[in-house]
Order: sequence, then structure tokens, then C-alpha cells
Amino acid sequence: MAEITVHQGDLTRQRVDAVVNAANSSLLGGGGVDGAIHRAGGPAILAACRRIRSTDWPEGLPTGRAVATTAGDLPARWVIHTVGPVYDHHDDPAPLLRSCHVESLRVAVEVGARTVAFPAISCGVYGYPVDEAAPVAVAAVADALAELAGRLDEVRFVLFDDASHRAWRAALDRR
Ligand code: AR6
Repeated sequence: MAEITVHQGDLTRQRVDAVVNAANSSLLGGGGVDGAIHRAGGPAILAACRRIRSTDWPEGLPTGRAVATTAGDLPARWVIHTVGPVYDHHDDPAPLLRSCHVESLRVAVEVGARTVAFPAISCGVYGYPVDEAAPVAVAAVADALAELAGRLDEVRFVLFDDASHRAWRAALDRR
């Protein structure tokens, strides 16, 4: 049975098969964890994102969907880019946040990743409160692991700050 773990730290330093990026629909980079991934991973990630924009997603990646690219110079092998909901743009953003997690894990399995690290998607610039996001993210991953039985070994949440780390710990403890 795959494990769900919670760590505090920097997503870009994780030794996992795939790290998930809290991207925007342009896939062309930004601030926060997205900026950190492109800085640490180098230009190969942006080049791969541009190829995806010119082929599969010319209008941009929709909210709640996920795509994989190389991880460039990161210790991981793949970056899985997903677009979280902007909290204030939706009456109920939870299904979209859930979809980010489920779709990212489906893509992980497609490329053959067995260990996957997630940041707190939507909890920075996109304004999702951590205490609301954490239970949605943890439940989505637990359900996806049940669906993808045996095809993943670890899903690691890597939280940058104390508040999000506490929120994810509490959400995992309540399960
Ligand atoms: N490792 C782990 N978590 C991090 C790191 C890191 N190196 N850096 C930041 N975080 P955000 P969003 C945390 O804003 O809310 C970008 O510009 C951060 O503290 O990165 O989904 C994109 O291009 C927060 O808890 O993502 C989009 O335009 C969490 O990662 C937009 O921001 C997510 O914050 C996406 O906004």
C-alpha cells in the first residue's frame, strides 16, 4: 500500500520520481513554487512546456488538468504541471483542487513515476486557505491511490511554511 507522507521543506530538492508544479495555464512560468522549479531545473523545462503549448494545449492548460515534462536539472525525473483554482474565482473550488491531485497522479502513473511530491497547490498567489485545502488534497490523494492500486509507492506533501505544514499534518492525522 502506498504511503502518504508530510514534510516541511523545498519541493525542488526532493529525491522523488516526479514533483508537481503549481503552475498557471500558460505553462510559461511564474512566481512561487513555479518560479523555484524553473530556476532550479533550468531551461529544458520551459522548452518542454512551450512544446506542449504548441501541440496539445495551444490555449493553455485548463484548471484541474495536468501534464508531464522533463525535470531538467532537478533531482526528480519529471515535473507534472497542474493548474490549481484561484480561490476567489469559484463558488466551490474544492472539486478543481481535487482534480489537480487526481489528474497529477494519473499522469505520474502514465510516465512510470512511483514516488511523487506535491506542494500546497493554490495556497500561495491563488489564495486557497491552507486549512481548507489540506483535507481536500489529502482525501484526493488517498482516493487516487485506491484507484491506482499498486502503481505508486509514496505521495509526499512538501510544505514550505509552518502554517501549511501544520494544516497538512492535521489533515493526515484525522484520516
Ligand atoms: N517548495 C515548496 N513549496 C513552495 C516553494 C518551494 N520551493 N515555494 C513556494 N512554495 P504558489 P499557487 C509554496 O503561489 O497559489 C505562480 O506564479 C508556497 O508557500 O507557488 O498555486 C504560478 O505561475 C505556497 O504554500 O502557487 C501561478 O501563476 C504553495 O507553494 C500561481 O503562482 C503554492 O504557492 C499559482 O499559485
